[in-house]
Amino acid sequence: MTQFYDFEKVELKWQKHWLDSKTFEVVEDANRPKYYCLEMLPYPSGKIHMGHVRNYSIGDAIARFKIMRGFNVLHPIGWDALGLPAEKAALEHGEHPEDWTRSNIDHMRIQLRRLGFSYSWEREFATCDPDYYRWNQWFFIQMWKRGLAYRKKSAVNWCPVDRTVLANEQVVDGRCWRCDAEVISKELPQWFLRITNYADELLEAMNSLSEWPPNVLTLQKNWIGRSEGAEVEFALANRSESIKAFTTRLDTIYGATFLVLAPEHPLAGAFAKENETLRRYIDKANQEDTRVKEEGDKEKTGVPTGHHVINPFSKEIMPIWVADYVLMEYGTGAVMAVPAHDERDLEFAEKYDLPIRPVIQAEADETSEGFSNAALLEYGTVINSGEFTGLPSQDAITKMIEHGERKGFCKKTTTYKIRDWGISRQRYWGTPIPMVYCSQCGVIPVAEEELPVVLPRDVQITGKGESALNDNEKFLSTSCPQCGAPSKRETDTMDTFIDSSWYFYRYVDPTCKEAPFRFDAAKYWFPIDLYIGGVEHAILHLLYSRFWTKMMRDLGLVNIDEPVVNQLSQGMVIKDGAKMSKSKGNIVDPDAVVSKYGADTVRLYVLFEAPPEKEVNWTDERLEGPHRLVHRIWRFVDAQSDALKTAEPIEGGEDFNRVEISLRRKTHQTLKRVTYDFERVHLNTAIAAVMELVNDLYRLCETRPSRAYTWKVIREGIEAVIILLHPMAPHVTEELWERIGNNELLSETKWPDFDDAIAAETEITVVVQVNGKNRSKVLTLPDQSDDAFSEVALNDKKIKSLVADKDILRVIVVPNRLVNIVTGTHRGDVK
Ligand code: ANZ
Ligand code: ZN
Repeated sequence: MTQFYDFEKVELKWQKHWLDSKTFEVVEDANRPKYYCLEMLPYPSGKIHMGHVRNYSIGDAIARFKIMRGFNVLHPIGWDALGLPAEKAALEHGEHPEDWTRSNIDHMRIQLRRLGFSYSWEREFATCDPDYYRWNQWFFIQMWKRGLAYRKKSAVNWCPVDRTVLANEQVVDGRCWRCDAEVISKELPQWFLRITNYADELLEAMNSLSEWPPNVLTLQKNWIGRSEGAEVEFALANRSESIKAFTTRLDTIYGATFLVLAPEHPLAGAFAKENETLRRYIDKANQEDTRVKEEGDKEKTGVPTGHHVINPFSKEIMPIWVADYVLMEYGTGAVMAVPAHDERDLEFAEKYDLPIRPVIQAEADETSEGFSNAALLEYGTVINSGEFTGLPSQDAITKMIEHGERKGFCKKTTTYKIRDWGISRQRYWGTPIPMVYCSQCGVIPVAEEELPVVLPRDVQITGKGESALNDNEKFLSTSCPQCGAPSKRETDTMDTFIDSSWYFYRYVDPTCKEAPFRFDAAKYWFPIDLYIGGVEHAILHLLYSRFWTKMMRDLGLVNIDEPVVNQLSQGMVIKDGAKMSKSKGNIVDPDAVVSKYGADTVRLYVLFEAPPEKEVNWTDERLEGPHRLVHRIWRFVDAQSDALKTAEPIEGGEDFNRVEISLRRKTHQTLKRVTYDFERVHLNTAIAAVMELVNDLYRLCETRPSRAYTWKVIREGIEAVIILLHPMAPHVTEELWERIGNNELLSETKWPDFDDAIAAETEITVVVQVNGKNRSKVLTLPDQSDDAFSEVALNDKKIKSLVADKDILRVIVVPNRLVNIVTGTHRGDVK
């Protein structure tokens, strides 16, 4: 009688066992190779979603695989527990942000445990633990001491609904990423981290990130946006000032026909004092947020200032305009406009009827002189450009810079798109910025022994535009760390991207009291060997993490330059072609599928459905495949358990027959393929390979084998199935491993080596004839006995049916080539 597979009982049994026996707790061990497998930590929103299940199933498969491969594997988890949603929830349900967060964590921890992930739970922490965020504060002070943290007044993206400052990347198409409200611009004093100091290194070090996805690197590269060019100084006609403009195309300067200032440019403001139209234009432009302008798809507008500059190369007089397609934050906030060779300038020139003058001729095309309705953007040969005429663009740029530098109106420069990291948030539920404002001493950091500056519980969350800390007098008033005078604390809190920039270092030493972590612990575990998470974090989280590592290196806290060797951006789990979301009503609740199918099936499903980088389109019916696989291997072992238990291990020297050899070949081929697939994180094809081996095992057992040798190879085969599936479906395999008589925990069992010789595809094709006519071909091993060859031929399906009612008179064998079956008269019915 086969026994029904009670997945719930088995899964809970092993989850408890792994936890109780601390199977996945690790210590540094210099004698073993380490492997740091990390998945992005979840935000404790309340429930895990399918994206988490997928992310963590991939990570878990790799972590367990590496353990079985003999690595000392660090596989931790924690909670990204600070941030705005907790305050929103507090407003909606009247629950304290901390209580809301902690109870969400408790619930989600249960959910993660129910999936059987191999986490080192002893290292778990939440970023809202004062023991953690005190180090955010400590880092901040170290950076402040070194001039890497500074305060300045600056325009911020402001969401009028959430009443908070938004980072640029939290503004999507001019709207708040969270609530979709239109974002406006506002001036506030803000704290910044000088990530721009590291711009060049962040860019150059990408050459060493050979195992990162190219698209992630490209996104970061564009975000840093390094441009080499020149700064040209244009003197004003009839006034004493001058304007500097940054250009990457100095070779086009003879084609410049006007100059454009950003609305925020100081000189634009000065001109506006005597120009009403200009003033109104600037006021309106200042209300829009910075990102909208950069999107570039909206129609360009601008106004002339009535003032002029002199082109230092051609000595031509050209008008100055103010237009919002020029950004104050980039370059110098001023552009020399060359409509013949720049699309934005062309659009603007056509709209306002400004001159268009080509000064570049396309390399290959002699006829392209004169202007033909599109800007020629490429390098070419410089024309109509005085002494520089005839030079190729690149040479012209070099020569022009030399010339301009000699004359003192030009200098070679490099510009970056990346800005310093604005980290001030006017919010309660974040790390308090550890600074004090003293009327005597100014801005002073909290003494390091006083850290952490703990978030007080006693606050009223109102949702108004400033941190709720402003209303807590006890928090607010303090004494100056320097002179002792009564002072006020900073009430802004830190961007939560700070928490996630270094949490993975804390895992190596989560209870460290003297430092963020022990140097030696980081030295042992770092860099992270594999870091898995959603591609939405390709730019900021990963870039900030890289910056943080370099900053820590410069503080002497780590000895590496980059935190992550191999980054994997996993695809989304979608349903009905759309991202799962409450509003679309297409969310699949992990709890529901786990209780219906079990954790193993759900894990196999998300791994089998697509390669890790691709989307998974959730389809309920397709859970049946992995579900069947789990039950098939269960039934197989259950039905054959006696024979399997008594089967001896293979020792070598056995005289296996053809069928046995062929199963062994399949087993070793599968071991080889799946090992290779795991190394490349191609888990879907790994599962497919195991499924084939399971089919072969079933087929062989249908013949009711009686040879002891056959059972040896069946045992080898099913053990391979169990082991190979273990990283992906750990529960059922751990149970079956025990049932076939192993005492050792499968999670701690060594991954088997494959034997290349056994796996080698050595079969040959033998032609089968009936009465001299070619009728079929069979695959078999070379160099067998004549009897073995005829047996293979006669067992071929086609041949069987052809000779079914014939007498076989003779079988002629030409070894390794041909079998000819000679048939005779009709076989009589003999009773
Ligand atoms: C003249 C010119 C001629 C330009 C030409 C381009 C092509 P990247 O490569 O992205 O760095 N620019 C400079 N500062 C700007 C600002 N604050 N806002 C908007 N645009 C600005 O772009 C550099 C080019 O962008 C610069 O080179 C400048 O236009 C423009 F045929 O100068 B160019
Ligand atoms: Zn003071």
